[in-house]
Parts: sequence; structure tokens; C-alpha cells
Amino acid sequence: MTHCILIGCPVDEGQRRAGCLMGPAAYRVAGLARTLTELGHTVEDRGDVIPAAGRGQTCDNPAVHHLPEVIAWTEALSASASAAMPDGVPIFMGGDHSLSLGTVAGVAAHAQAEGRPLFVIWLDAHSDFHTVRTTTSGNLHGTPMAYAAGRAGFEPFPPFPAPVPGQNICMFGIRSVDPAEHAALEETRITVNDMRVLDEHGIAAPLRAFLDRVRAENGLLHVSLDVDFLDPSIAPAVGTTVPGGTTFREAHLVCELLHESGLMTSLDLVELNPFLDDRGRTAKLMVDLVGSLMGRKVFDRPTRSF
Ligand code: 6HN
Ligand code: MN
Ligand code: MN
Ligand code: MN
Repeated sequence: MTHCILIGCPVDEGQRRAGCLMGPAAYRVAGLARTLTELGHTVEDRGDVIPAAGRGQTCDNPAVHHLPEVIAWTEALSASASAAMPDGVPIFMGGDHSLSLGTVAGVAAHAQAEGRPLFVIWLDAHSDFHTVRTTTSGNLHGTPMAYAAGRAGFEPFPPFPAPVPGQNICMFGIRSVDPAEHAALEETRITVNDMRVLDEHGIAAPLRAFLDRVRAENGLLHVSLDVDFLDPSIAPAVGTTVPGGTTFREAHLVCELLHESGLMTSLDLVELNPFLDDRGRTAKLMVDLVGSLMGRKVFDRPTRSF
């Protein structure tokens, strides 16, 4: 039994297609709390985070969009995340992916205070490894992984509390990486399991290998699930669809293996844009995936070896 803490993060300023701010409401309507309760967990909904007003910060990159607002979200969400961590497993209901600038910062501050290493699993079509300087779209939802890894180029933001070492970061589902992100990733020890890796080896083996390391080092594990990790044919409600994503079963398998590991300590659900959804199917799929992450299975027994 886990104490699940729902935190609404109605962030829309990290990209340009309005609608992600409706994400937290869609997760509530789709029955996220009920799903968790039915699995035997306790649920506390802390409502939606409200950021302070932006303070007018600027940067050298003219493309950057809504910088002061995103900084204000980062500060507010970082505080909410570190406050929630001692009480249970926070589930951050987004909101676009710029919310992870704040949630991972808050979780990292908590991990540092506990004296435990932080590991991050990034489930996404994109690597989100731009900095405020390198982003060409100017959409800050393309930057949170670089912030968490401690890349230089985030000067207007508060310094990241305890950068996550590259070898503690593992990405899955990747199939859209901009040139500046590609070059920067090559300089790190981040494991990038792109779709080619998943096609050839499946998702279970690389995931198990990473989870073994989290366990061996008694790490905290933050999971960031971007809707576009999923193939757009099953998850249309996202502004940045990329063909060739994970299937229904691949995504559930990731969640089932994560549950079996017992290692996940915090979770982001990001990029759901309910305005683009088809009768709530993407919101419902995301809630179903959280069900698998939190213990739903067909038979309660270990997988047989055939
Ligand atoms: N996401 N690399 C593109 C950009 O605009 O920087 C896409 C970012 C997508 C962001 O997945 O959360
Ligand atoms: Mn705008
Ligand atoms: Mn993303
Ligand atoms: Mn993405």
C-alpha cells in the first residue's frame, strides 16, 4: 500500500498550443484517484499548484517563450515536490513537460537531504535536452532533462539543487532529437534507448538493467511519462506527436516492470492536451498506465519462465 499524493500542475507556458492546463482536470475526470483507491492505495489530492507572478527575467535567446512564467512554475513546483516527498509518492498531473524543471528539482533536493542518489527514467519521444540558449523553438518543455543533468545555459533559473549524474538517467522511446541536443547528449553518460533499441531488444531487458542499478545503489527513482512516448494512434491528445512510438503493450509492460521493482518514488504525467483528445481516450489510457504502475495485473504471481 502506497500513499499517493496527487498534485495538479496546470502548466501551459512551456509550449505554444494551449490546452495542457486542462490536464489535471482530465486526470481527475478519468478517475485517477478511484483507480488508485481500488488498487488498495490511499490517495490525497493536494489540488492544483498556483505559481507566483512572473518577475520579468530575460535571456539572450529571443526565441524563448514565457521565461518568467516558467521560472515561477519551476520555483512553485520544486517547493511542492520537496514538501510532498517525505509524505508518500507524489504524482504530478501535468501540464506540459516544462513542469519537470520544478518537480525533478524538488525531488533532487529531497534526495540530497536524504543522502540517497537520484535516478531518472524519461519515457518520451524527445530527449528534452535543450538549454535556454540552444532551444530553437523557444518552447521550454524541450529543456527539463538538461536542467536536471546540470547542463550550463539555465542562468535565469535557480541553480539546479543536486544535478543528476548522466549514468543515473535512462531514456526510453526516443525518436526525435534536435542537432544541438544530439551533440550535447554525446558528451554525457546518459543511456538513450531510442526506438531502434526497443525494436531490436524489446523494452524489458534495458529497463531491468537500469532498475538493477537503482536497487544496488538504494536510489530514489523519478519517472517522467510524456504522452508522446506512446504511438499517436493510441494517444492522440498531445501537441508534439511523432510516429513510431510505443505500443499499448510495450507501455503497460514498462509500467508493470516498474511496479514489480518497487523502486519508483515519484511520477510526472506530462503533455496531455485534453483539447486534442478523442472522447477522453488518451486521458483514460494514461490513467490505465498509472494503474499498471501502481500494481494492477491480470494474475498476482511472478511471470513464469517458459
Ligand atoms: N517534449 N525538441 C523540440 C523542441 O521544440 O525543442 C520538441 C520538444 C518536445 C518537448 O517532449 O516535452
Ligand atoms: Mn503564449
Ligand atoms: Mn517531453
Ligand atoms: Mn515529448
